[in-house]
Amino acid sequence: MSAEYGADQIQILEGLEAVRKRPGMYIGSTSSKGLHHLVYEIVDNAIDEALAGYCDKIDVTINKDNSITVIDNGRGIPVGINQKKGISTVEVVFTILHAGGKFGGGGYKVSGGLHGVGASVVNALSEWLEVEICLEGKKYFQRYERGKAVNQLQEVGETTDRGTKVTFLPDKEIFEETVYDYEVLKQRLREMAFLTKNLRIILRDVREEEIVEKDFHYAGGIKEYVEYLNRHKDPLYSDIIYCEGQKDNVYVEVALQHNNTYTESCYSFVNNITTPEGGTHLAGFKNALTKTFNDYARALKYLKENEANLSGEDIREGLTAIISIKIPEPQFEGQTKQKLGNSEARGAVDSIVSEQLTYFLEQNPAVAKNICEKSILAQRARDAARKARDLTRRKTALEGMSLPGKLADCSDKDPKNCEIYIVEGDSAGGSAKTARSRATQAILPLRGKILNVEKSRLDKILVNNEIKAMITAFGTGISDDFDISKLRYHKIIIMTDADVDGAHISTLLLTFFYRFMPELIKQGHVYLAQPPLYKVEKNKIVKYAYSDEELNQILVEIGRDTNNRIQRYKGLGEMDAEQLWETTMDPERRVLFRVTIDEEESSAIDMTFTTLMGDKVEPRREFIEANAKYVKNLDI
Ligand code: 1YM
Repeated sequence: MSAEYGADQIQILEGLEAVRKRPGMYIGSTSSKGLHHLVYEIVDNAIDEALAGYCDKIDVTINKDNSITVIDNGRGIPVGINQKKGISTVEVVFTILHAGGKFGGGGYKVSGGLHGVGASVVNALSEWLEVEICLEGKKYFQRYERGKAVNQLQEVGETTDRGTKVTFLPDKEIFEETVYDYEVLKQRLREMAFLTKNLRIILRDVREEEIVEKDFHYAGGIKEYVEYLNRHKDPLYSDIIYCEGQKDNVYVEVALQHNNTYTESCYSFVNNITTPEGGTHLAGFKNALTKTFNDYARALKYLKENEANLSGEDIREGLTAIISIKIPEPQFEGQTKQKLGNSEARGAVDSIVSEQLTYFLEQNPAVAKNICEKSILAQRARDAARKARDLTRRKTALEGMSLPGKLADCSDKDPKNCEIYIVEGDSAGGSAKTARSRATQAILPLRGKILNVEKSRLDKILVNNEIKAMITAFGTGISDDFDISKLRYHKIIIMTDADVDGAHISTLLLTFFYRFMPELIKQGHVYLAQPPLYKVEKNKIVKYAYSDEELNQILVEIGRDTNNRIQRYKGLGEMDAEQLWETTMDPERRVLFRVTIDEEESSAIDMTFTTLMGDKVEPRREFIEANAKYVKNLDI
């Protein structure tokens, strides 16, 4: 360390060195997720400025070299010398760890991000970072390389603009992945725009010849978010119910609207950060909703005296809601630190929603009646479903494990060793039964298409034979009864034809798992088998190709000549048992895709299932066209 460094500078360098040594501690990971996180950290500072009321526009650009530029029209980071540190405040913000949040106090510490660590972490993890500030008629500039300032903050010209511009290039020494995904940024920036009323966020991708640009601006904030989430569904009423208020230093905003589906889509946020595991704010909301509707339904005699209260689930059937709160010192709990713990949030949300929702119901009796009627239908369906479930439970108790007749079970009883293949069609099911390794592989053939659970209520779903067979075979139960410790197979493998119908069946199955047994997917038990598309035979040597590219590769390898026999498989049924084993079932040779869910993306996943499985044809066609490149192989 050279002598010209003062004690403060040494501390600074050590701080940023710690970030470079253990980046995961500060941004979660150095995968693509961490890479995108850098953008959110910088954008969060601009959003804070918007929430403070000084900025209404943020520009984000993905540059040709995969560097990112973020520009806001706020006050500009202060440029004066920080007395304690002897450097400009700008430099403090970009070089001192934990200075990303607010110093000086006042207002909400809304800085989002995984740990709210801010600009200095982004700087430490960037090959270079440049900041330009426009403030009081002057333009200032400073550049850093791997966290170190290469010059002092300097005045570089005059301007009539105002604001902060930051450009950074993520360090290739740190990140495994350095290419930005436009779609990922688009999703998150859209969410940020919804959560911040009246803020305009522009995302631009200039990497290709054709520049892509998206402009997000929602005057209605989370009301528009709910409208957007319901856009492919049929709302039960046209109003979006909206509550807003502040109590005990907690600022609360809630927007909600029911649609005619049977699933609940409630998303909660704290200081603009998603809380997939909920917490006190969500609990306060649910409590207020249940209590208010029950009181109302009783008062108007929609619920008779001898009838049971509506359950929270009954009222939330088909509900889309956004719960967004701002709180000065959020406490996050739980394993992933995604669950809000502050007790004052529960009370604040509960009392604001109770009061304003009661008022809304009194003012809008037609809407109120509509929701009550839907909830009462849900209650009856749930009763019927419970009776059906009790019946199956009793049956299981009396007859022991009555596994479905079509199931060819495996002999090993340790779930860790066991897999179950869910196979489309009886003929493929037959081949799979012959081919399988009996000790560890179970086969459950499904007849035709399974019920679309997006379009049915629980009581219908529970009497569907294909679904019943899966539930009994897995052993876990569903929804509230779900118990992962009872899972009988640690791998659930969906095996369908490599065509459009096969893809449809896979999606129906995944929808069912996602809605009723999400833990199966979250804990990584669900897989998609990948049958080959072609068989290539030359002089008794057989090879299989799983894609067109692979077919070409094989043909190059073995030489293209007339002795080659290429067979294109149209379905699993065309393969004999041996071929099916070799290509798709042999653990040594097969290719399996594990199905995963990113919790932070749950609103997008929900939308995908609604789009693919819901009532409306037009959005489905648009989705399939937009994603056609991904399903090319499937569509022979
Ligand atoms: C493209 C990124 O960082 N904008 C930004 C940051 C700050 C301010 C304005 C700001 C904040 C305050 C006063 C205050 C920050 N300032 C600081 C600190 N955009 C971006 N825009 N004046 C300006 O919070 O009091 C940290 S961030 F600490 F220096 F005030």
